[in-house]
Amino acid sequence: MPKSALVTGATGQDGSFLMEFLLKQGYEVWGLVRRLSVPNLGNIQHLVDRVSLLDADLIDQSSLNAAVRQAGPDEIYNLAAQSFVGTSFVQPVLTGEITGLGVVRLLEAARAYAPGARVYQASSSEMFGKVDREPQDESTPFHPRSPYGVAKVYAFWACVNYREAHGMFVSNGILFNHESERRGLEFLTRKVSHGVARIHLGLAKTINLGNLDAKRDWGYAPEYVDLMWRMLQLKEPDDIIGATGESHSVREFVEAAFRVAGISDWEKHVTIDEKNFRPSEVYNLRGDAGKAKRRVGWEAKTRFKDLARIMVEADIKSLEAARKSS
Ligand code: NAP
Ligand code: G4F
Repeated sequence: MPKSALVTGATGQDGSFLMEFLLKQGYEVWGLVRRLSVPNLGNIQHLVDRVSLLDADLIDQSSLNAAVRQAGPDEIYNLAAQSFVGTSFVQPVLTGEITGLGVVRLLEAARAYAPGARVYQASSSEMFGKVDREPQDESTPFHPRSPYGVAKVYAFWACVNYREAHGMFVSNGILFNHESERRGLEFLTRKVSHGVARIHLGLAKTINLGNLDAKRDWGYAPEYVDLMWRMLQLKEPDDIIGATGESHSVREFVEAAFRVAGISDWEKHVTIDEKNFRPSEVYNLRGDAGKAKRRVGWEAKTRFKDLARIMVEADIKSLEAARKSS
């Protein structure tokens, strides 16, 4: 019998890469999607004939119960979230409902209908927030700086508690930023790669940004779904960081992206607007992924400059294709 996996957040960046990965491993894959007025299957259009999609929402307990019961999965990957930090300041209650309490709803559904399933929770380096050391590892204290980070900390400890109280196999992957050509357009790297591609093709003149001094540990998303899977193959559940170990500023990413398009005077194409700044910022994230290497043999491979190149080239290609077909 092939193993089966239920992936929440199936339409998102990570959900799409993870479902591809699990199909290659021979899994029966169930993807959880929420009802929207206009379907949002862009990232998984190429997979819809090979996975089973279930309608459910992290806000709605009965839909989660039904989805878990129907799939009867060996593994559950909880990737669904209100995942944009900026929006969490504007919609803190909704973010808490989905990104925090939604995880408990899913754990309850698993406890009732698939108690033997192994659960992966998409925890985040955003939990470290205002850091007191660099690099951050699994022993670094949490000091979240956004409603999103606060919700992820709640979810992290809920997972630890279900492990300790109910003996369930629940693991937190504490992942640092990972990006790709499938990233939502509001996130910094994709906003920049898409903006640079538009400027390169003469479709725009500028990109409007915020804090250029914040630093992030940016990796390439397809590599990080391999870590998620490896974590659920361990004998015991554990909490493990995924990161590249390198940190770069937003300014460096912007420079690198413009360089891919052959534009050196990038400052002329960037405007700064107060609306893109956060009320409280996470200034510096750099992860130590030593435990991931020791425990599951995982290491990030794609380096910072290659990430910028992959993303800008992909956006140029897709904008050119759209222009030709219109
Ligand atoms: P993403 O592209 O924003 O995907 C989020 C997914 O969650 C989407 O499929 C979205 O569905 C779904 N979702 C949102 N609200 C929902 C609800 N109420 N019920 C059910 N589904 C809902 O995020 P990602 O980058 O793939 O990240 C995956 C997970 O890892 C998230 O939990 C994120 O917080 C976490 N994480 C990400 C990073 C990173 O750098 N990417 C780092 C650390 C942790 P729609 O398509 O319908 O909106
Ligand atoms: O791309 P971002 O919006 O990602 P952020 O806030 O680091 O969060 C992402 O990574 C987390 C892991 O650490 C995930 F948990 C979370 O779900 C998400 O995937 O912003 C990156 C940095 C920030 O410091 C932000 O202030 O870029 C800075 N920035 C500067 N100008 C901007 C902009 N960010 C965005 N989105 N848009 C700007 O115009």
